[in-house]
Amino acid sequence: MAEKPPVVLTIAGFDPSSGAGVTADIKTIAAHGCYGVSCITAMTVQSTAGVKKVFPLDPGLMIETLEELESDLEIAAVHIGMLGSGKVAKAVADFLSSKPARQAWSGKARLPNIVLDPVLKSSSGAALLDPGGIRVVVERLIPLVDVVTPNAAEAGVITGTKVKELEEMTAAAAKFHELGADAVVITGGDLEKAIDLLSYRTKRGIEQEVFKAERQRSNSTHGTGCAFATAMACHLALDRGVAEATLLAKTYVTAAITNGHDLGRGTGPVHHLYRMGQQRRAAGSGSES
Ligand code: PXL
Repeated sequence: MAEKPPVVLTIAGFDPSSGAGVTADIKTIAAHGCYGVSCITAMTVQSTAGVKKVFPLDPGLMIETLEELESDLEIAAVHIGMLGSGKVAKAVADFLSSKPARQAWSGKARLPNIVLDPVLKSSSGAALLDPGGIRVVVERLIPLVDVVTPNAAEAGVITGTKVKELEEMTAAAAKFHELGADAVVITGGDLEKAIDLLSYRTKRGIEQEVFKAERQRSNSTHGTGCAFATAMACHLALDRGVAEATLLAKTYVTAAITNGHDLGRGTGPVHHLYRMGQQRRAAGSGSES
C-alpha cells in the first residue's frame, strides 16, 4: 500500500467559484501530496466578479465537526482562513485552546502547525470578518497559532499602522510579535515592490528574511492569500522549517498565478493544480514508454 499522506485540515469559508475558500484549499493540499479535510466557517454567495453575501455557519456544528475529525485522523497541520463572524472565530479559538485529546501533542494549541490567514476583506472589498471577529483574531488566535500570514492591508488594520514598504513591514512584524505571534509572514504581492517579509522567533532571538519578486501583472489572482497560507501549512506538515516553507509557498503561488485561468467575468482563479499539467506533459514525452 502507498505511504499515508499527512492530513491537513482547513478551517475556512466556502467560495462557490472555488478560487478561494475550502474547495480551493483542498486543491492546494492535493497539489502538495497531502490529504485535505475541512470545516466550513461560512457560506458565501460569490463568483469571480466578487462577494455578494456572507452567511456564517453554526459554531456548535463546527465544533462537532472539528471534534469528529480530530478523533478520527492524525492531523499534521491546520490552515485557518476566512472566519466570517466573531462567534465562529470564538468557537475556533475555544476548540484549539481547549485540552488536547491526543496527549502526545505538547504544543501550545490542541493541534500542531497552525497557519492563520487573518482574512478581513475579499479582493473586491467585501468585509469577511466583523469587528468582534477581529478582536478574537488579535487577542486569542495570533498568540495561539504557529504562523500568521497577513497581507500588507491586513497587517495595517491589525497593527493600526501604514504598511506599504519594507521598513513599515518590519515595524508591523515587531507589533505582531508583541501581540504574541511566534512567526509572521507579511505578504506584499499587491504592493509596488512585491516583497514578502518573514519574521520569526528562534533560540537566538527574532530573525527576519525578505523575499523579493517581480510584481506579476495578472488577472488570475483570486485566491492567492488562501493558496499561500495553505501551502505553508502543507510544508510544515511535511516537516519543513518556517523559512523553507515560506520560500516554497511563495514559489508555488507565483507559478499558480503564471498558469492561472482566464475564467469568469471578474478576477480569475489561480491554477492550484498546475503541476498536474506539467506531470502529464512529462509522461507524454515518453518517460513511461
Ligand atoms: O481571499 C479571501 C477569501 C477567503 N475565503 C473565502 C473567500 C475569500 C474572498 O472572497 O470568499 C471563502
